[in-house]
Amino acid sequence: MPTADGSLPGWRRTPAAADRGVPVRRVAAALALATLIGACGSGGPVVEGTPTPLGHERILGVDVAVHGTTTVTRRTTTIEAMDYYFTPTILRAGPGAKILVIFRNGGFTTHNFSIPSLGISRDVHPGDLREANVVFPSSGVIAFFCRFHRATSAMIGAFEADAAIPTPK
Ligand SMILES: [Cu+2]
Repeated sequence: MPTADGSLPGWRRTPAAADRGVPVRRVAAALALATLIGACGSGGPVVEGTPTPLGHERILGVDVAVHGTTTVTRRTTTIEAMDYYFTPTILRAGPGAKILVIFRNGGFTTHNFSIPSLGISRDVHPGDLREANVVFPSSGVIAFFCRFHRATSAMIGAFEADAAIPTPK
């Protein structure tokens, strides 16, 4: 289904690098580092003070591994569902920003994007995408989650209002 301005991004053609390039790279580097450290593991702390590969955030009362944080300054942004997390996990935008969110499923199982307070629940099959109009809160946070994997995998993310970010016109 085309978007309002007819600019539906291709699923595999458009990686939306501007949105997720940095966090994904950071995660990949962190994972590579973790693998490296694990490879030479001979018991005990190998590297003192090594940062946690992934940040954690408490959302909906649950400890959620953060796979990327994005500042949204355009009217359209993309969230990808993986097995079993969202990337980016945290999206920040100006208070009340109206953003068209493209939900893509890059995993191998069906995922879902639910934001009950906005009446949104979209099941998305692997390789598929769906969209939803999200209104950021005037302050604080609105959570989103996968209804299939919220309880089992803490598959949860959040939209966070940040007055320092200009609202897209
Ligand atoms: Cu899921």
